Amino acid sequence: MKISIIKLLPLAIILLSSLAIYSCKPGKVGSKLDADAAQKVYVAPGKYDEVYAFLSGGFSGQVAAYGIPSGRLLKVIPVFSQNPENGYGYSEETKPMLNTSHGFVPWDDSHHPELSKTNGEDDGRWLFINGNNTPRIARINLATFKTDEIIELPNIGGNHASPFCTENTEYVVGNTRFSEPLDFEKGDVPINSYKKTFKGAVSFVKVDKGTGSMNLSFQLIVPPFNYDLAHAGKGVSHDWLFFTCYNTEEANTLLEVNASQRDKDFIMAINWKKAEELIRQGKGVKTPVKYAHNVYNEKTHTASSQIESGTLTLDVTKYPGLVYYMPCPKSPHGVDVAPDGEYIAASGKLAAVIPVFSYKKMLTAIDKKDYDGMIDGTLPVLKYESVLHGEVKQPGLGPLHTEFDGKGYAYTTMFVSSEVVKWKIDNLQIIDRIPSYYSPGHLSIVGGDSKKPYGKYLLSLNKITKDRYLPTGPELPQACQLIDISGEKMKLLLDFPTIGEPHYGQMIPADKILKNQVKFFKIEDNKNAYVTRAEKDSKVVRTGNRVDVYMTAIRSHLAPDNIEGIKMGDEVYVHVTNLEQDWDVPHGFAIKGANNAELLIMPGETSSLKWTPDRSGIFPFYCTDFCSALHQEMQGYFRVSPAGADTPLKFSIGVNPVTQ
Ligand code: K7E
Ligand code: CUA
Repeated sequence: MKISIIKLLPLAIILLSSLAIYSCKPGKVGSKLDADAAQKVYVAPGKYDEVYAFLSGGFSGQVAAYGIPSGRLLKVIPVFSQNPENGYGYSEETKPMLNTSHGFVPWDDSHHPELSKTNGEDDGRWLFINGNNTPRIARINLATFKTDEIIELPNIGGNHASPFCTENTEYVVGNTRFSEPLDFEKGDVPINSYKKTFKGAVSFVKVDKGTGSMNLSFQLIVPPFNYDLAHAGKGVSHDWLFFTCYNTEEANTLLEVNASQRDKDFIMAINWKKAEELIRQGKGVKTPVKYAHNVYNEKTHTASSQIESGTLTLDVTKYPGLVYYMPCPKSPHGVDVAPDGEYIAASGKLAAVIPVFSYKKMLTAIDKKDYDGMIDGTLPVLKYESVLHGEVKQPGLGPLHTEFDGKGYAYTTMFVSSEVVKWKIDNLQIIDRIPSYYSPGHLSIVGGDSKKPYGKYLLSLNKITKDRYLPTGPELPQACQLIDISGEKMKLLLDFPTIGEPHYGQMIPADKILKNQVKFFKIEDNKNAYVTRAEKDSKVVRTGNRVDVYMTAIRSHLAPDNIEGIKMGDEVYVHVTNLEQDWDVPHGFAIKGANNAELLIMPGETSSLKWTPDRSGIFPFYCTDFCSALHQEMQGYFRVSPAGADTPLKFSIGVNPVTQ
């Protein structure tokens, strides 16, 4: 059916203006604060926080780790964006992490941190996160807080519904936000051929149980909808994955209007065990695609990037029993599976209710072929009433995301009416609501998407902070609000601004992370190609116009510290090994005029800075991290001579006396 845009525009305007009306401020700011709130978030100096929160940076491309309940920022972990603070993506060792099939892409948009799971519980080993823009999945090692691996995903555009772990991290999965022609098919097509030529693809990235190493196992080719979010089943629903779809209208322009026509879009349910079995039987079709796979090696402290080719694809329309659709009101966004795996809550951005589906009923409906039509001829749509556990009525406006406390309650963010709503899973009654300042996107409960939520704290991740903090020019921060959910009533405890836009966060009790912490790297295990294990071995080596400086750093000198004989036209690589063998003694390294960021070298590690001098003269270098009382003495000089000069190559420390 064709509906003209002109007819729809007034509807859109009414809809939008009603959103504008409702996004006014809730309640009186701060009026909900209990007298003991300060005490509950006060972590005395010298004491550890109880919980780690890992929040995505959104358009910063990074992840930030916070301590909860204090809200103290602990660290920004660089993932998809270069980070001058520690040379990530600037050093020779880490540049390969940002390689893609498009070349070096030093930025991305990261939305969903996902903790690795064992038996459906957060195990504290790894944190996965999606790169939305140039589709990638990264794996952060929570023993070192470093990004260890990034895998690019072919055939998709906008890796938004990603990365979500199956119950034992057998796979991390992701699906495409923007359907597009598959990489191996002709891409140069008219945009309005969307319905015919565009496709979606669900990526299954296998995760090695021991090492965490990722590999793109296969992709399912699915209808060209926009896929927004996902969650894996658990317990009873272990074998299934649930994805929200919007734009089931398959519009290719003015989605604001054209993708909001239908009363219901879908939750797509995929039997991933069945898909895995079909792949095992050799049903996968090998398709010629190229994607980057970047791995950081902890022994060499060096990343390498490989362009992989080929992946297996499976067209879901050819395999009955693999995919079913559950109708879901009004442009669903989040889909969240309760701890027992039985209930599946979906949030329609424009819906007036929160539908909660029953896994058991879904199975029965599949059994009875209780269909309400087919998609693409072979993919059954199950009847809404047959799969529905029930609807949460009048929850508020603009439901986005739900998490669980493990005590039978669910909590949903309301973007438009700016609140968090607590409801009971079995009878769908609303128990409590608390204003959120303002417009929350995701929320996060400690273990809130796992089989065993720890409850206690809830973070509301807020998009808008107008009037909450001191103004900072045209751009104001996004923020978190910490809410105590240990009692029947939710209680606001604290709010704090964040780095970037935290779309989503995951929280985990600190002891699960603490026990694995690496404090320094053993120098004898350092297998970097340019390691210098002792100061006496430091040296400078010329090979044509390439100069390699093998430098060591230890409190409080860099060796060598007088280097002469560099010439214009040389490419200089300074490989700094930090000889310290103690916790928290990084050294930094920077050179005047280098078109690069500094290095920040962890104890026992080697990092390399590339420098092409642009003029002759003297160039100081120094340690950038205040490492000791004599940190300011930790410095040296390069002498750069003109191209044809006969300055001999010389390097030394402590033996180049000042001439009279
Ligand atoms: Cu709701 Cu990208 Cu998960 Cu933002 S997404 S809010
Ligand atoms: Cu080393 Cu400052």
